[in-house]
Amino acid sequence: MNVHDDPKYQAGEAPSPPTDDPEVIISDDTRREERVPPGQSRTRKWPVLHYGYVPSVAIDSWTLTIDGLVDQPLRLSWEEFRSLPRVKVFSDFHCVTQWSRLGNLWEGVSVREIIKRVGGGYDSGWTTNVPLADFAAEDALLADTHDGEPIDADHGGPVRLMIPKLYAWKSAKWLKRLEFVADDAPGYWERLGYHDHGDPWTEERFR
Ligand SMILES: Nc1nc2c(c(=O)[nH]1)N[C@H]1C(S)=C(S)[C@@H](COP(=O)(O)O)O[C@H]1N2
Ligand SMILES: [Mo]
Repeated sequence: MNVHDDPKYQAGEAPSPPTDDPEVIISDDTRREERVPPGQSRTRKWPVLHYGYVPSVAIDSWTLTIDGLVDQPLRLSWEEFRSLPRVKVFSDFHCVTQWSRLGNLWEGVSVREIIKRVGGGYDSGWTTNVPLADFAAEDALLADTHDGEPIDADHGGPVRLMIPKLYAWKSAKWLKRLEFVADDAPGYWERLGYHDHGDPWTEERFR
């Protein structure tokens, strides 16, 4: 993409955590002195990356299903999703292909809010690709807004997952279903050799 076509190109220094809005959840890693993990470098762009094609998702037929080992499975319409309590998260973004986009402001529904609504049941031996500890992190959310604008189809709209503490391949775009399972079930990239966990600070890139 040409720089002039990228309205989210960051001309200056990496944005620092906002201090003017106490409601914003600041992802811890944005407070590090060196925000770029080993083996990564900063991109000023807002890159698009995925395997396959960009689905077009109609808002009126959009649903999000949360099921599996939960007390109260949920299926949310767009209206129901949008009426849930909302959060803002300021976080960095690390793709395992070695670029990091620093200082993103996401808005949406906290993963913790979703977990609260579906109830317990996933505390016993939950060892999926995204362990509960990372999934239920304070800065993890189901995002529908990025840097003040609705997330477009390229970037996973209407709703994508955002788990700032892990490499970005864990942050599924075009989110449709969250399933809580007892046994680890590797996803697309994990089956192809990516790391089960994916911590960018210890370079958990591949198995
Ligand atoms: N559904 C889906 N989500 C996905 C991917 C994908 O291929 N399909 N790629 C992941 C990877 S590797 C990255 S780096 C980010 C890229 O998000 P972006 O296109 O908004 O930069 O999306 C992640 N989420
Ligand atoms: Mo990635």
